[in-house]
Amino acid sequence: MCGIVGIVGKTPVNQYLYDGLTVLQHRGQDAAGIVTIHDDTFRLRKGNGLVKDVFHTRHMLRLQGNIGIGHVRYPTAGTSSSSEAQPFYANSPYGISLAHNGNLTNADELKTWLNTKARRHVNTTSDSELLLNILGHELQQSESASLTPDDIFTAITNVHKRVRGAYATVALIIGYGMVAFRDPNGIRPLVFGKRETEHGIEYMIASETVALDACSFEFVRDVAPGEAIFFSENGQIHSQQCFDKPNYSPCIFEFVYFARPDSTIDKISVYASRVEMGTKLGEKIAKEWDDVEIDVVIPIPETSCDIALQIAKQLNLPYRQGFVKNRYIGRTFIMPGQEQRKKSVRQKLNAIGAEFKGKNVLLVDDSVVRGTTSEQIIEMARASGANKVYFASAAPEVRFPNVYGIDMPSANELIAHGRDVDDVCELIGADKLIYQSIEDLVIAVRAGNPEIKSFDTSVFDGIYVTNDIDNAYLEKLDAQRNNSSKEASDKNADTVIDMYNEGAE
Ligand code: PIN
Repeated sequence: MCGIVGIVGKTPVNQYLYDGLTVLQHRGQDAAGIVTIHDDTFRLRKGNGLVKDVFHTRHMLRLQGNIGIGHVRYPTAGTSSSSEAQPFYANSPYGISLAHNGNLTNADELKTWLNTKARRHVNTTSDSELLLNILGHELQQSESASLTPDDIFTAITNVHKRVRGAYATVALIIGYGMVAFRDPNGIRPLVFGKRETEHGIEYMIASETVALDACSFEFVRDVAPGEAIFFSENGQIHSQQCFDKPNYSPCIFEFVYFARPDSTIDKISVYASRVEMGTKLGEKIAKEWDDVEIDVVIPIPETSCDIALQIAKQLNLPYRQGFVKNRYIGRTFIMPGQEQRKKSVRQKLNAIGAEFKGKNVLLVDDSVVRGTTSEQIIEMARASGANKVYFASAAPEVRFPNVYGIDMPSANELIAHGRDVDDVCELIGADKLIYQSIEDLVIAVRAGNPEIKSFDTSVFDGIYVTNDIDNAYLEKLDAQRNNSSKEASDKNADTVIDMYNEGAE
């Protein structure tokens, strides 16, 4: 999962891009980058780490200019090497820099085509560099002496024809401006805002509205699936639908876990959708567990707190914070492999014994993915003296890999893959386990915007909205994403990249 921002301003944008990325940090903690344009030259700083660690004062001073884009990254299709940090840059045509959130599902085909037909070299394994070069190729086809908004929209129409998958994108074109576009399913979120200043109107693009809020931009609207919005350097705005039949299907997992509760995505308040998930799951618990005695509802912080509070209200039970989350997690020197994940739960959460002793507790989490956290948390609850430990997941069984940019890797790492609720219950060591149904999850999220007719629910039902995923694809993904390849790539993890800045740190 990644986060993107872009600003076309009237004064320097570096600090706002930094602030925007900082509030999108939950979308990716692996790497961060900013590109600005100054004197017809890209200024780039990117590297591995949190926003606060990648950018120091000396970098910010070099990121001059009134227009720029930024990215925070969590590794998915590529590796965790810093050479995969974004934004990416291509010198032709004009000079383009691009940042992307999502994952392309026909990356191999695109790479071959770029190599053999477009004669463009892609230097990393990142699908975002592919997207940049596809966009570059399509812009190159324009025959106008100088690029017009129509030329840009034609190029993006052709990008949509070549590319499959999820791509919420923002790109800079030197001498022209910034363009933002979203895949025809609108899988990953993308919003646009503006603000009036004494120098004129400024525009901002971001993955979530929280970034607009943090930078004092007012929300204008979501970028529509298949749409492109072009902001010229001098602040003019043009937009066009670039796909014939867009099929609005946002990723439902954004609402379950990824997005911040204070964001609104596709007109749906993330917070309100989580409360609604609590209502639906509370109803299900009341119906299916009417003979189960629960003393207290305890969330596994933080995402599930809003959900658990609503379940408690629904069941007329006390809600207590039985776990405390450490706000200051130490650096992870090895990327999360299974062992590392196990250890880090104990560093992240601790139980308040008195909330568990002798009680029948209902633990609530937003989801059970690998099941490792759930298992350890249940152990913690028992060690604290709980009598019975019941477990509720606000998301349905995660059974299928995510191919659209969420790090839910191979099917066999998913605890519910090929298993039913009783199997999972036994594996995580709960006395009872209940999952939200897919239907109820969709109802809960859709309540915020009934105009959206479908969501991408592929991790729950294996139905991929891009219609291009088969077993062979999933098997290949599995091989690519295994832990050993991730760990091997970590050998590069300390490098940083600076362009046009004497390579200095
Ligand atoms: C974490 C939210 N949430 C907790 C993320 C763990 C699955 N996990 C998905 C549960 S937080 S596991 O509250 O936002 O910090 O099943 O893969 O072990």
